[in-house]
Amino acid sequence: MAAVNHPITIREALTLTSLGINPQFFTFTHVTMESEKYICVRETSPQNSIIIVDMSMPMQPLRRPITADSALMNPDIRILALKAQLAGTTHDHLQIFNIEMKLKIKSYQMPEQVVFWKWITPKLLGLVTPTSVYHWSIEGESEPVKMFERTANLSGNQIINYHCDPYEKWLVLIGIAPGAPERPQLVRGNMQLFSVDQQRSQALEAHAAAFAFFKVAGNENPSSLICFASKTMNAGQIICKLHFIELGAQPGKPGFTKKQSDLFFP
Ligand code: HRS
Repeated sequence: MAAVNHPITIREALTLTSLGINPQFFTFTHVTMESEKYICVRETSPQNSIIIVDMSMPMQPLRRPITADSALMNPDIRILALKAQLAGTTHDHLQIFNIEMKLKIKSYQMPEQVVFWKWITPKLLGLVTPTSVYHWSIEGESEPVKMFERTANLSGNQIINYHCDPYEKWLVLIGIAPGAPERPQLVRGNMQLFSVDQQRSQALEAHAAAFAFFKVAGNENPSSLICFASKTMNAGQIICKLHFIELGAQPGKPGFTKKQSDLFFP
């Protein structure tokens, strides 16, 4: 049955247990999926190992011994990023490997702990520390470059996501924090939007965000938009909304009129 009216269709792509992976490791700290291409599972017993599933040949998983506490397959190519805490310190050791040749491509010792990381493009890792956000290119000899400092609304938050727009001009960090004492079940979502050109941050309340382009009538250049989902309290009521706002309007060109719509969480 074609689900033509459904925005999302779900199908089972693979059963990880059929590859002999213990379901006790089907958790956020043990499984990473940076793209549709690879699934990475880190087992920590009976011994530390990593299983890399190439979804174009899911029945030939690659299994390797590992000491890292986090592993991220590159979204496109057979390159693996590994993170391990340096013994007796709060510093993180980051290494990027070519898994085919077992070749170390790059290595860096972060002076701080990396609390969240993600491939933000096929060539760029986003690294989030308790205070700052860095970008680390897999090309050349470069070290991670500090992009911005985290705003106060995200201090002490658990970072759950980080994105950049396709031009790497707009960056967005998402964190969650415990609900207010009077409403502990409503997890707070906090967002930091950063403009690379303006070197300026904006703090907003949101649980999820995405960048998009949109063609506005009468403007040949696509408008750059941020879309974010918010779930907030107002006069004792839970309000859920999806917002669309243009980033950096184009002078002399018709702009995108900001929009919002209600979100229904059953
Ligand atoms: C490790 C070394 C540095 C950090 C390891 C290296 C490469 C692969 C798997 C494991 N060794 N690999 O001790 O885990 O699949 O390319 S973690 S490791 Br950071």
